[in-house]
Amino acid sequence: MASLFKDPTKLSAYRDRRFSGMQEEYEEALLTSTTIYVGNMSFYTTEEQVYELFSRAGEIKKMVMGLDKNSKTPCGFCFVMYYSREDAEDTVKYISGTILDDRPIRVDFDWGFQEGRQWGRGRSGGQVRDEYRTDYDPDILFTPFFNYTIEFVQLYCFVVLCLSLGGYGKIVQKE
Ligand code: GTA
Repeated sequence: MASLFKDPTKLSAYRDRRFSGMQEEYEEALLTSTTIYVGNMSFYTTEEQVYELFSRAGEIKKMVMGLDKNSKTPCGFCFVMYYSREDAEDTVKYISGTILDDRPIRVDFDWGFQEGRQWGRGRSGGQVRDEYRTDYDPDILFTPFFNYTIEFVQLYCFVVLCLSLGGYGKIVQKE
C-alpha cells in the first residue's frame, strides 16, 4: 500500500549546480545533513509561521528565509537547520506536502547552508523556477480571479445603486 508520507531515504532529483564536489559527495552530504530546504512557500509566509510549523519536528538551530536578491523580500523558500538528523528526516517525512498559507510546501534535504544561498538566483531576483513555470499553484491562479470577481460585483452594485438613486431623483423631481 502506498504511504501517505514521503520516504526520507529517497533523495529528490534536485542538484545544486553550485555544489563544487562530486555527485557521490553531494549525495553523502544529503544523507547526513541536518539542513532542509522548504520550497513552494507563499511570499507572505513569515519567519514566525515557519518556525511554529517546523519546530514541531524538533529543536531548530537556525532558520534562513530565502530572499529576492533585488527587493530583499521573501520569495518562496527557506532553509531550516536542526540539531539532529532524526528531526530533519521527520520533517521530510511528515511535513512535506503540508498546507502552509494555502500552499502545499515541499521539504527537501539540503547539502548545507552557506552564506549567499539565501538569495534567489533567477534573473529577476527571485527563484529560477518562477521564471520557467507554466503550472501555477492554485492560489496564484485563483486569487486574481476572485479579486476580479469581487471587483466586478462591487462595480455592478455601484452601478445598480447609481441607477436606482437616479430613478428615485427623477420621481422626487416630478412630485
Ligand atoms: N535542497 O529543490 C531544492 C532547491 N531548489 C529548487 C532551490 N534550492 C534548493 N535546495 C534544495 N532542494 O540556494 C536552493 C538553491 C539556492 C536557493 C535559491 O534555493 O540551491 P533558485 O531556486 O533560485 O535557483 O535557488 P536554483 O536552485 O539554482 O535553480 P535551478 O537548479 O536552475 O532550477 C530550479 C528549478 O527551476 C528546476 O528544478 C526546474 O524545475 C526549473 N528550471 C530551471 N531551468 C529551467 C529551464 N531552462 N526550463 C524549465 N525549467 C527550468
